[in-house]
Amino acid sequence: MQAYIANAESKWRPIFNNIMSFREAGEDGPPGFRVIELKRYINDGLKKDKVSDADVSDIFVDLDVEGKGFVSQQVFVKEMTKLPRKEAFESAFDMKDFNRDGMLSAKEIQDAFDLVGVDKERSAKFFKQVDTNKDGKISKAEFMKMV
Ligand SMILES: [Ca+2]
Ligand SMILES: [Ca+2]
Repeated sequence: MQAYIANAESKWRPIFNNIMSFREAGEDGPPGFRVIELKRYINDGLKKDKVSDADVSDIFVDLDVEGKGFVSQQVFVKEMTKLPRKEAFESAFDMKDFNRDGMLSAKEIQDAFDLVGVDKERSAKFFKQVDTNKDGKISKAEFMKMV
């Protein structure tokens, strides 16, 4: 999972720099891209079908989680990797839920970890950490807290 995250981050960093490169040369600006740079990137950089100003604004507002009027590299990478991360965790959960009851038992975790060569001690430790309400099962909500 750590490797996956590092990989996703290294993918989005150059894209951030690419968006920043759409700032006019010599123009002063905040330490992140604004809606104007995002607009130029989408319309001129990606050369996709024209995306409307309203759509660009929507994308920007979603990214500008701190409401600063600009999106820093840190925020950008975090936001862009959040969704695939969630999906990766969801499918990891489903893969371990062998009997498909929507919960992970200690046995299911152990079996799943067994398959990838993780020893019993470590899988038991993992289980204890993730089963935050200590009911002996890992719910999807508990599992997704790790994202
Ligand atoms: Ca289950
Ligand atoms: Ca639980």
